[in-house]
Amino acid sequence: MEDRLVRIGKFISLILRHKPEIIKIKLDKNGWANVEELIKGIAKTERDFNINLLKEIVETNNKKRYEFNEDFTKIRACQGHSVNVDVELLPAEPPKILYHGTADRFLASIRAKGLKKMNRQYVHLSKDYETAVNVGARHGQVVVIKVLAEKMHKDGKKFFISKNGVWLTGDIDVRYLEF
Ligand code: HQG
Repeated sequence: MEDRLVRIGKFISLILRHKPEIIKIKLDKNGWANVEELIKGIAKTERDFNINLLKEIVETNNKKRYEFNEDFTKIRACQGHSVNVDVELLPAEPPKILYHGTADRFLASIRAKGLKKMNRQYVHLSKDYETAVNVGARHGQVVVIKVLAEKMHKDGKKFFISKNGVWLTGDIDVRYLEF
């Protein structure tokens, strides 16, 4: 059962962040999907999928990746989008240092070009080293890069923190990175 929830959770991430069209739904400008439409779309391939299972996935998700609106008619991902939506992130003052976990094979390019948003709307940063290690491990042999966030912020770069505690910003120049 747990495996099933994790598997469906990954499918939900794909739908809510990257490809709503795979179940023929649309996100609104703030990234919200209609809960009924989402359930119907997923139930086509997942037997007996329903609102209770969806609520369980949202509550038990290890990174609290999704949120409902007040009356549970809409759902969205808190961060991580490649589709162009505005999830109403609040600007925030970052700590002195934030961390970015990546793989060693990307290092040469990062040293040359800085950290890029790549396919997503923002560069994703973690407040602690351990989280960055986990993020980087998804890509290969981990390297954690220190980001001089306070200095960037003082220089006028905007930072946001998502509801689930991920720090987000635009492309980062090499001068703010420590390897
Ligand atoms: C790398 C997960 C070459 C970058 C995580 C990363 C996160 C460059 C990869 C969230 C580069 C993009 C985002 C450059 C950056 N040259 N490579 N100039 N600049 N890169 O998956 O940060 O678990 O889009 O280092 O926890 O790994 O899904 O970004 O390795 O919070 O909720 O390009 O996704 O959240 O990879 O992960 P990604 P990410 P969830």
